[in-house]
Amino acid sequence: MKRSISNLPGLSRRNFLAGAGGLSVGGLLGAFSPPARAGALIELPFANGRRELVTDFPQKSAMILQRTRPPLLETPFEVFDQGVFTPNDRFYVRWHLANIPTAIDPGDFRLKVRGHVRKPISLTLHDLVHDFPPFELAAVNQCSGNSRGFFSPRVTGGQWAHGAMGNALWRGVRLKDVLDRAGVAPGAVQVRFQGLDTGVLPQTPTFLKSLDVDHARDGEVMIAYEMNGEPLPVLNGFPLRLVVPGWFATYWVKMLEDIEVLDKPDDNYWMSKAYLIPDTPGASVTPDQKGVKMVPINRMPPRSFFTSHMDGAAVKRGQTLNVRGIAFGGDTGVAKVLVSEQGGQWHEARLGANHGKYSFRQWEFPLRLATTGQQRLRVRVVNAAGVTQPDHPNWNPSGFMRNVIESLAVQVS
Ligand SMILES: Nc1nc2c(c(=O)[nH]1)N[C@H]1C(S)=C(S)[C@@H](COP(=O)(O)O)O[C@H]1N2
Ligand SMILES: [Mo]
Repeated sequence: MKRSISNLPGLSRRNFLAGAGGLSVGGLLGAFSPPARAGALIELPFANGRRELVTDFPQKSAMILQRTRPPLLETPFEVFDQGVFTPNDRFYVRWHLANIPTAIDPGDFRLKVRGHVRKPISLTLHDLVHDFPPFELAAVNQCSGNSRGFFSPRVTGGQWAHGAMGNALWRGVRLKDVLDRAGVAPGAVQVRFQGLDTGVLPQTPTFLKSLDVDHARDGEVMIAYEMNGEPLPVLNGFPLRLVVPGWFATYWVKMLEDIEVLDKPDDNYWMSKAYLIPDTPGASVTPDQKGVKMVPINRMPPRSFFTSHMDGAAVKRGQTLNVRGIAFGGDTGVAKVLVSEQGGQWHEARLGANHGKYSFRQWEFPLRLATTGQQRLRVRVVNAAGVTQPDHPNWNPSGFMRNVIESLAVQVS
């Protein structure tokens, strides 16, 4: 049973854009109590990888249940073979705090800009849609902990396979334009973002993330009100979310309602204690390494995946296997994608349509398999800055930033 999905007309584009009052998404989120389920199970490819496949979260169809409250839902990997844009109803979900508003009235909603500005402002959704030039951009949203379940030795945190990422066409306004409306005052250092979600316990730190002022005003960081041509799903941040192209999703604050310009660096918990990575190549350390300088996680490194086949695919020797997948350059575009047989040379794959440098890009290659036995095909991407993935996995205690070269096990007979 889908939870209160019938309330969805309140989210229609027409009503949303009109900013009409009295439209509520009340009840959509309910309490996330898991109702009786059909019990479909999915096996993620690491130890303790059994998960439920659920369809009862609002505006979501089949998703891998990682946690119920606050919700962590993973995109089943086959979705990435169906196109470069991840459908909204299959887009992964990650929240830190359990109090997520169950009713947001698009007519009452206000986005505030305050702090170290010339004139604090408060904008309605109608203002954002009508008073600012629209801006559109395709970009990959990826959790810092995507693929954490593959870490060895294992680390704590959400045990995601590769489905804590998604690509969407985001539409909204440039953050720069909104900041300029308020007027960033001289001496501003960072800009801090807050959503509507709160913790259950008073001592839980509010989820706050900050960007340097120059980054915030780079003309690409945006406030999105649409995702793939629709209002954002509630679980992906309705009615507004920050989009920080090329950067890990922790900065992409959902249900964004408060923007504070700061005249000193933000030292709140989520910037100074959480989401730190070792300041080493690939954010990699050894499990016993001590005294490493830590810095806030930031840009994404490049990644590429096979999507056309699953591990264990059976192939006849001499047969041509049409392999296909997706790649992204991280903080810049895809220059090329390379595919190889085990121990073989790298072949340059054919790339699909270019949706911009922050988007997934499809690739394909007809691979002739010459040797029999079990073998691992490999795929890697070279981004526009010449960066590619490492041969060996990185490791850090938070399980962040995995981007080792991925492989596909095939059985050639
Ligand atoms: N308000 C709010 N925004 C948030 C978070 C959160 O807990 N609260 N989590 C961040 C993290 S860590 C991730 S990975 C992304 C997930 O985005 P999604 O749920 O739309 O996929 O949201 C980011 N924005
Ligand atoms: Mo995340």
